[in-house]
Amino acid sequence: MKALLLIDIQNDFLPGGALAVSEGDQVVPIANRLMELFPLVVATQDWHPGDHRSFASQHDGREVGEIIVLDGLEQVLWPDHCVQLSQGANLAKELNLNGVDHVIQKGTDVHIDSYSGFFDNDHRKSTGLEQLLRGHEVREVQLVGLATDYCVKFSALDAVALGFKTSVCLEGIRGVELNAGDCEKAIQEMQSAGVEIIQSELQ
Ligand code: VGL
Ligand code: ZN
Repeated sequence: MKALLLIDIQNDFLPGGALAVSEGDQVVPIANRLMELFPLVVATQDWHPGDHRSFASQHDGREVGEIIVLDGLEQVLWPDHCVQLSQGANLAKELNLNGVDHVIQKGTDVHIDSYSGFFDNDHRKSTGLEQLLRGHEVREVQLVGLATDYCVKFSALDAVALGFKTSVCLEGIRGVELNAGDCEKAIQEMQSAGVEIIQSELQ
């Protein structure tokens, strides 16, 4: 069985959102079209408590984009985003929610970030996504969503490491690009790890 993973297609990552990804809205129609081709569709949702330690606002004198060490792990400091129950945390309203079978929330632990849809950044705890996929006998996953250089990348790397045949649809992803070249680098990294980068199955 094949599953489509919709990574963090949430208001805060769309233009106008708290952590807006350039052209982030353009992944929505791609996601909506791809959904029809997969028997199982799982959306991940970044779902932070209001005082999440990845927020620059929680560190005196620190600014968005700075990197700190948090519990021994490098952590980029982000603007407050995807706060639980906020409008910004909702899945994009243009996303066809009827086509989404399951939503997996992540980043809920105040102390640690979770870029991947599978595990927190230290691989301490599972989100339940792997178990969900295995329960449906999924062997293959395709990813689209946001952001190429963070949550899409780490989700795809975990998927391939867990043994899923993994592809990422290039038209269906956009990145933060904190530094120029980050998205290109992320794509190379995914490819080197065995993730198939595909143009699209839509044509
Ligand atoms: C993301 C930064 C912080 C993402 C989530 O969805 O790529 N990036 N939280
Ligand atoms: Zn986040």
